[in-house]
Amino acid sequence: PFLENVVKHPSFISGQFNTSFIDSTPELFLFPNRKDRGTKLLNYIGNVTVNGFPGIEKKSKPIFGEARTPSFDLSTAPPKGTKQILDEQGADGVIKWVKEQQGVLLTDTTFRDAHQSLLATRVRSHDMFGIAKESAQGMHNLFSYEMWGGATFDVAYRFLKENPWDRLIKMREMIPNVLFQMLFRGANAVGYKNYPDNVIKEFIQKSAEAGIDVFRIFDSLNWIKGMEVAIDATRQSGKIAEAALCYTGDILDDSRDKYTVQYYKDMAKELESAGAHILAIKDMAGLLKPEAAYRLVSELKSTVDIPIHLHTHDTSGNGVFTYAKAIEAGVDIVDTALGAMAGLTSQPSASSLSYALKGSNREVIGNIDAFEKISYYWEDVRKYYQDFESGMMSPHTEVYVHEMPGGQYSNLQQQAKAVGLGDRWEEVKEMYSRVNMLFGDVVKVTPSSKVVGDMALFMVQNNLDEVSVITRGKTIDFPDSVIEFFEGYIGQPYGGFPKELQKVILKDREPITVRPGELLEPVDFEAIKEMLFHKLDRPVTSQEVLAYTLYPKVFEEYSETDKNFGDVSVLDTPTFLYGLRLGEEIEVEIEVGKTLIIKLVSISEPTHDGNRIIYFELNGQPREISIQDMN
Ligand code: 3PY
Ligand code: ZN
Repeated sequence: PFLENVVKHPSFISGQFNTSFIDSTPELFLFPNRKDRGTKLLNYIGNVTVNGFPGIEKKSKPIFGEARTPSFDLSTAPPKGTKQILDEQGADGVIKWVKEQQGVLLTDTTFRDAHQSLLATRVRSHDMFGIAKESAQGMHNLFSYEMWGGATFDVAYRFLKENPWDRLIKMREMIPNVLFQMLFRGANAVGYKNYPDNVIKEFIQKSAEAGIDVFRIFDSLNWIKGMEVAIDATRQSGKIAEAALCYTGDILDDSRDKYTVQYYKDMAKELESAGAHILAIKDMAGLLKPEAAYRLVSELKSTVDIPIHLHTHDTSGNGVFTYAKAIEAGVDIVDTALGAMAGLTSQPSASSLSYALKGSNREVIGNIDAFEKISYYWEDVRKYYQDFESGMMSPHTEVYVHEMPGGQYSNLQQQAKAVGLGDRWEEVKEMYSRVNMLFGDVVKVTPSSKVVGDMALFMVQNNLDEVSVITRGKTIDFPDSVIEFFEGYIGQPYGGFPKELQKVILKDREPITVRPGELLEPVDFEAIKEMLFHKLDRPVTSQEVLAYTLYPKVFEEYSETDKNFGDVSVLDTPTFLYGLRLGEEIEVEIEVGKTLIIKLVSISEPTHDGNRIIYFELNGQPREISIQDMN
């Protein structure tokens, strides 16, 4: 009650006191819930058992075995790694160390891009926590774990009903030895539109405090102006600014002369001058072919002094070949995923690359045996998410034609299904490449890739082609994202907008040509904090204020779920997605040392008003819950 009175005090709310301890010790502020946690979880489980999980066709819960977990000695602290270099010697110390390595350093993307690209970003924190300590032991000599940012931020709130900040903070505790890396979309932060500068700065500051060490910063149109605020904020926070050039087109194809080697060299030089500690080549779709990789990395190596970090997707099946050529040309770090989460739209496999380079003068720095053992865990866990698989079974060289980013493929496919275009997926992919050309051959990566995807879906749905878009365009309401793009609100594309199309799409609106951040009013975080405090009737962290700033509706819905069901992130994934089978009993650790035993006993037929009574046992005591049957 004392704390409750303090945090409701007007001076406290108005921010006259330093309240950073709320962010670092939120557990002090968990006031007794009005409804107990057990009952809330029973409500969630009852609901998902009866009504299913959004996006999963209703079926009986599959049988999954325990995920195999390697037996590392977890009683000793994990070996020191790159995180200690950063803490002891700063960003410049890390860069110096990277340059000294003869071998090839890896970033493991299993916790972020791999599942964003294979499983529609649906992997839950619970499954990451289940292998984090083992990963810290077995994969201690990675350059970094890419484990946050990109689409994982909003998907955590939107679909997984969990707090992405908690994921970061707990992972940091469990993996204290290796750098944590996030994907940051420049002026779009982890969203789909440009935000005011103070949002970008605040997001980087809070992410750095919560555990991020390396910010991979890109702009979805390769517009450097859209990256500068984020690069500066990263440097100010003492962390590592890894600025990315997004690779598109084909530097070895003379018929694609918009994005040339010279274009990339100029961009790399500018990024280095803008303060990048590391240069990333972000090949988000997997278009960088092996010979092109050799050429690009060689040219960039002679252009900049900072280390080069290559990211690709293995959609075409050529990923390891591309890496091998880039490594020959002197690339410093490459992105891989653990075998069971690698390949296809994800990154190439860490162990495949390690074996491929064994005996060469540049071997992978890492332990193949650990990669294999930890991968078994992911092989088992991946099965939980089978309903989010894209259905791609083998390499797709067609990516060289449609150019769709790996992280978009499974997500756009879900979006197509949701608007009833599931069986016209081939057409959507073809339209995607046509829209790219219609827009003037743009860089396609979030959010510009979403604009192209939205337009492709829209054109297929409305049976439009390039000609009818122009001739009938004046009477067509284009998707909001397309309008915002042509207004200049996600930045300026290289070479400018196609003028005629821009007029048709914008109608009477005037496009901007300056950086959107120069026009957007700063966000008043204190006002949002106060508003949320009253709305949620509890103290609000700066992290939650940021979540609301980026995604107000998603955050409100998440808060509503949290109020009704409590913290559902504690459930195992099969139960979270499918509920319980009749007679099944599970243990749920709701906090350290506090476990609930939940058993589903029976489910009644629907009553006259469509409710079913679910009979549970909670820690051996009978409990009844009434659930509306929505089927
Ligand atoms: C993202 O922005 O989420 C991406 O993965 C882009 O490649
Ligand atoms: Zn990627």
